[in-house]
Amino acid sequence: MKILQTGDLHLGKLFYERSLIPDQKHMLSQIVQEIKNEAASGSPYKALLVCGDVYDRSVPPAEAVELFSNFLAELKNASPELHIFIISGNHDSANRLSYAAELLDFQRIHIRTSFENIETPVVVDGTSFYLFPFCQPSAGRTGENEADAPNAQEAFIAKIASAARKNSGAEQSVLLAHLFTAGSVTSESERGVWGTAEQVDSKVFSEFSYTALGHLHRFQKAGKNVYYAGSPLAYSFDENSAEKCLLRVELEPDTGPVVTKIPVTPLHKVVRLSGTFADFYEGDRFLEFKDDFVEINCQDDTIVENPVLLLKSHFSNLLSFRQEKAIIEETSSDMAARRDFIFQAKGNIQEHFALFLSDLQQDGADEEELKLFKKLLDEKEKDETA
Ligand SMILES: [Mn+2]
Repeated sequence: MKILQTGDLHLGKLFYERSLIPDQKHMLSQIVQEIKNEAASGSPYKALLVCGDVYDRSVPPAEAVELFSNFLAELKNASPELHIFIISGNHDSANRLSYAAELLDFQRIHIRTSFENIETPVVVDGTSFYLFPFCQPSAGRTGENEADAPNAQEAFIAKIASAARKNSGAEQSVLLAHLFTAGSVTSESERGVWGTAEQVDSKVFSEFSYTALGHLHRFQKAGKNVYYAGSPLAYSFDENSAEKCLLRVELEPDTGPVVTKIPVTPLHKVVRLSGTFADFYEGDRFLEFKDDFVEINCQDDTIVENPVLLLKSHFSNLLSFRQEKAIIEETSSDMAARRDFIFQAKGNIQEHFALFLSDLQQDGADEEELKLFKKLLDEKEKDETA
């Protein structure tokens, strides 16, 4: 049996205030295309697994809901027989995601967002699919004997595994879950990593022929026959767009699952670039990234004023500009004295303004400007006392 794994779609996410709807639409169309291609080749996918974080927020923007609704319709068009399994992640509102779930079941769209009947699988051609939505690791804890309390997630999985063991009539079993497996690699775009208490030992998955995980955004193997597909798009600058993928999983009862990465091509790459301001402003060293989502790490020793304004015409999607090197150097010298001056409330507001002007202008504060500032200040005070 052939299945396709993804998750952490984060539909409706804003990336540095930028809507990603066009990027996400482009990405979802590649999933539909993959389903379509394999159906046309005569060896169709039996199921698509979406392992949590369908949406980025519990109340997603209308465009995101529309996007997901269209996606489901397109999948059904491409392959009417396809089963679609969906669990809620920590970013989803379980209640909202479960809208019309009972009805969608009839359409082979299986949405599970609660722990009710969690041991009951959906069986497709003899293979059992167990769905475990995101569960707060602290669920079920009383606060007493914290150390003795079992990890709620591991307890749930143990329950499911025991059901799977009893259900030995099934050819194979697949578990979908949204959680953090101990020893895995995180990235900046995941939210809610609270330390080791929430981590699950990958041994708990040994009962299943295959475990499809969501929550961590990098593709990775998290144990024997346990895989994170990762998010299909890069959602932070420490992720690499080039490594984004879906997973084609061929379940082979005798030899175990065969996992193949299907690359996803982003509409915009997400890239972190390092160089001097001149490299970006004058040179053509980074020209190939001019339309990508770019973060620039400026290596100059002195602070560049209004860099984003200057570079916007060169890099249309410049989202972040950092000049830590210059800031560290400034901070170590006269910035410390300035901070001291401001934070210890030394001087009055006119002296602060004079300092601000001398920061902006090479030849220091201008007498005329200081006079004008004083005049405005007096007027404001008069207004307030009137
Ligand atoms: Mn996620």
